[in-house]
Amino acid sequence: MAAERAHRAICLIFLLLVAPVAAAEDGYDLWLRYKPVEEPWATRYRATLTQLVAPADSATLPAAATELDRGLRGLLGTAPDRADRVSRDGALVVGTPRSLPVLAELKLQLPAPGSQGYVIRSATVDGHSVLIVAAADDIGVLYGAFHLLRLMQTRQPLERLELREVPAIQLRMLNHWDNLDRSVERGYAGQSLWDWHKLPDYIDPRYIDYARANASLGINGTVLTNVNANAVSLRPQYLQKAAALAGALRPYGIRVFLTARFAAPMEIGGLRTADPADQAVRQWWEAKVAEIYRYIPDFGGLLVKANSEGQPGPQDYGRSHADGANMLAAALAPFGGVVMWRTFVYSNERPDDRAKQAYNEFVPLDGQFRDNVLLQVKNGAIDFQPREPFHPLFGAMPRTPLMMEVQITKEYLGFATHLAYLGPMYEEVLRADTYRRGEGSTVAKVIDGSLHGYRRTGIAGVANIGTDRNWSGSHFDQANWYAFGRLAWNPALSAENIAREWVGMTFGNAPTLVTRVVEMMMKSRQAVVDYMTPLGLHHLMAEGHHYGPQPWFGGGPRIDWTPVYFHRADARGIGFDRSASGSNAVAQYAAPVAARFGDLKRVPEDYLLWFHHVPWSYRMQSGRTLWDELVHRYTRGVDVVRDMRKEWEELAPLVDRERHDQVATFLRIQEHEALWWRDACIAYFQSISQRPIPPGLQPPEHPLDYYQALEFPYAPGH
Ligand code: BDP
Repeated sequence: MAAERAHRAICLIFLLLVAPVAAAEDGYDLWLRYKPVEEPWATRYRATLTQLVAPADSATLPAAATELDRGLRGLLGTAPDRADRVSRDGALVVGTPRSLPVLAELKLQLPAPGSQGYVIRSATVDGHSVLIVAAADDIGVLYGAFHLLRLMQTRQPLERLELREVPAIQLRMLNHWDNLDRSVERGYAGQSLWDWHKLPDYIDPRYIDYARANASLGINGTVLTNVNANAVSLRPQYLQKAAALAGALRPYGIRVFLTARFAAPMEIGGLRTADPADQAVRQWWEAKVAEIYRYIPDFGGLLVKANSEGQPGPQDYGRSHADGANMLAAALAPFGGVVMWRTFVYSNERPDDRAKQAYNEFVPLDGQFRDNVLLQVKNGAIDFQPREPFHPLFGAMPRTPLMMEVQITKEYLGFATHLAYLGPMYEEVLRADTYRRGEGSTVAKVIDGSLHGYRRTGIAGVANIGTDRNWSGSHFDQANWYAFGRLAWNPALSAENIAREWVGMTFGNAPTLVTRVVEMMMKSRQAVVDYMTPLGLHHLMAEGHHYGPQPWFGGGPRIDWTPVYFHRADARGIGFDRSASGSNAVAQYAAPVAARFGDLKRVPEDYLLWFHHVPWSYRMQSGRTLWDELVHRYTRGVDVVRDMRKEWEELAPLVDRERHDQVATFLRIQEHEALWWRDACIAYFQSISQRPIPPGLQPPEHPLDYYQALEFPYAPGH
């Protein structure tokens, strides 16, 4: 009895000791874990950071000081003493020239006010060697503070620093496809973070942690509501709630935006039309926007999905996208707000190649938009596929600022369970060369404004954030949020370096751990491409929810939502002919790109079936026939996942148990689903090609009708 009690007591003590540590490793802290730094770095850092001189006379500067305090306390055990002025070597001096006169005296060459840039540099103040984090504006100071913490989290030296950072893109946005009932369209990480029902009174502390995470990356805007918009979000009751969120996010430099449903004047305004040429409609929007600014004085603007997938828009009244966008832009202009008008449009009535429609619709409108309109263009012309060639609009609208939209959430890349690091995908599109002004006219230069001299620039990621304890549905999906933010700040960064940073901050800096996890991450997205849609295939996902393969599907409300429309497999071959002999979508690219994509011999094999219908017997670079290569690629994708599982198992001693277990389980799910994808696609395409499985490769586990009978009526995100 006594022994049992003693045992229980020991267990309890053990639990008390261990529980908080374990809880801290559930992923909630993201890359801001601030775990103790090991020697010799700890001693080195302590010598450089003996004192913290950081004023707190605005909303944002205290956020910087608090973050430094929290970060240094975690990393070094204690935070340096706070002081009003420098009195020792190793002081950390953090602020703006306005808030700290000593920074004005130093005549630092700070990035221009409004640029949101900062410097981190060593200097001498009153004979003391100090480290300075300074900016012209408060927000730059906060960004600099996070940068300094990142240096320490990734074990970089702090001596003799001379860093100067300015973001390349002005609007670095998250788009939440969140509904007012807290469901999230294409969300795989729980419910919407925004607890609309309890707002405006209850400010969930998670809003602040969300803001910190974003500010650590330099993300400076968030669209709270779904692009498939609900006019109710523009009612005063909801504006009040959005204002409360804006208040919580403001100290972290994050401005709030909303989506506008084009028919709102009718649905909540009682008007009989939403025609942008109608005076009453224009006045309604002017009044609505003025009202929004009464609630949210620094409101960012409106994101609009119009005449797209059934959403109302100006074309309902015979007006153009420019007419619609300009009406809203006119209402926002007096307050400094912008319109982000999406180009994701395609018409059911005109059955042209869907990949061509956005270009055809918008290029003729170049130069017709008001100067506070940005067009928001998806990375590719179809829809966030595992791999797409860059969207032909990039580079084709020199007089209209184009911003890019990518998906962070993995609607088409295995939801939350598949490990797919998207850094390489973002990097691929940013570095793609449009050739619009000769060689080197990369997509990055289009969206950072340097190619055409855009006055406004932006980039948006469809968020993968929800109420899941780990925010993103899986630990590795946090890396996609991270990579998006880092590339939004600086599109020239390498996906691999970003991964290295992230692993160091998220899992730890042991060199083997970093090297091996980064290796896994870097091959993960190509693996998904291989086991889902190799060689330029696209949109083979199941109808509606997009979970799993359904390459045989050809029904439903519209043909261009179906896999058979996209792969066009027949007895002769497979692929969508977008060359001159087909839909001629290639002609939408600049001549050198069109020539390359349009030529069967020169098109990169990764895009082969995107642009060409190719005979099954076609000889590939590997020497295999197309059919054999297809089976080979599907198999390769599964093999890589198997390798990742093994590698992750080997890393068990270097990763905390809780996170290791979840990742291991998800990798098992991924292997299972990758095999399902491979086998279902091969079984189906084989029924068309009538060719044998190449020697040495496994035939599908089940006959085709087994895969065709699978149904998932409650798959998430739909
Ligand atoms: C598609 C999604 C759909 C979105 C649409 C969009 O399946 O849920 O509404 O994109 O971007 O990928 O508007």
